[in-house]
Amino acid sequence: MNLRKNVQNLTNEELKNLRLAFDKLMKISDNRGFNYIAGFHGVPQFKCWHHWRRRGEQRLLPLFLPWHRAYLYWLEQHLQDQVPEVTLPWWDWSSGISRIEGIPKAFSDKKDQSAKPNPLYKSHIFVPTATPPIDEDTFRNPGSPSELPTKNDVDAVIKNKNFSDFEDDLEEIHDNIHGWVGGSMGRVAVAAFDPIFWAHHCMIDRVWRIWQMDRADLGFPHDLLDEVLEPFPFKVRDVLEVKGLGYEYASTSNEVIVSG
Ligand SMILES: [Cu+2]
Repeated sequence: MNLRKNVQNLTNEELKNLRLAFDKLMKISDNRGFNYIAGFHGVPQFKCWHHWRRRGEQRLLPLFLPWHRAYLYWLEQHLQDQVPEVTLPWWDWSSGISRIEGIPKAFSDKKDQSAKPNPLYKSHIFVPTATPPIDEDTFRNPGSPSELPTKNDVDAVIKNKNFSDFEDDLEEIHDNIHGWVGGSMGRVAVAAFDPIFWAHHCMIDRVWRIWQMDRADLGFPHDLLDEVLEPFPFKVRDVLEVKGLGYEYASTSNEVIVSG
């Protein structure tokens, strides 16, 4: 079972491995590499579901959470192809430390532990097929840390009984974080190229996991279980249980976790 951890709780060794895995993935230019996978979300493929919508699809469906769960899993598998023990960490933007330092140092430091460029700080977007073609680094323009959501905001979202209400409210907080980080993260077309996207969405996925815990049927609308989460070879039913995907969150409580 792969254990996903709070980024603040990674050991030096775990952070080193995470950075190594991203660095290696960023150097692969075919469909096993970071640039290609980041391109599923916005440019050039635009496969993501947001606010019940996806490009080229007429129906409105609440697939934001399952699609992004499949997406995280896909990237994590590819990171593990590079460094087997790596798992995606989550960025708890509602934690006390985030509301002081903003983006976690693991992602905001320009250099890694050995003074080399930190691959979690930015990536290079190379999409020659976009109009206009994109060949540039990701960047951020974060707001003030005190503007980040609080534990109470997250609690209020978790209290929703109905899946669509829960997803809508969580997606709204999610949108605010994209806007708060700013720069590339503020644009659906290129957000997934910023490495912080993955830690942000890992937190979103974790909040969904917390919401699912008290629900025997996992709370998803039954008529949508066979929707395919293209481009991934999964249906909604395949991604409802995180343990079925081989991972779990190190902490599944919305309490303040004391960490260094
Ligand atoms: Cu997002």
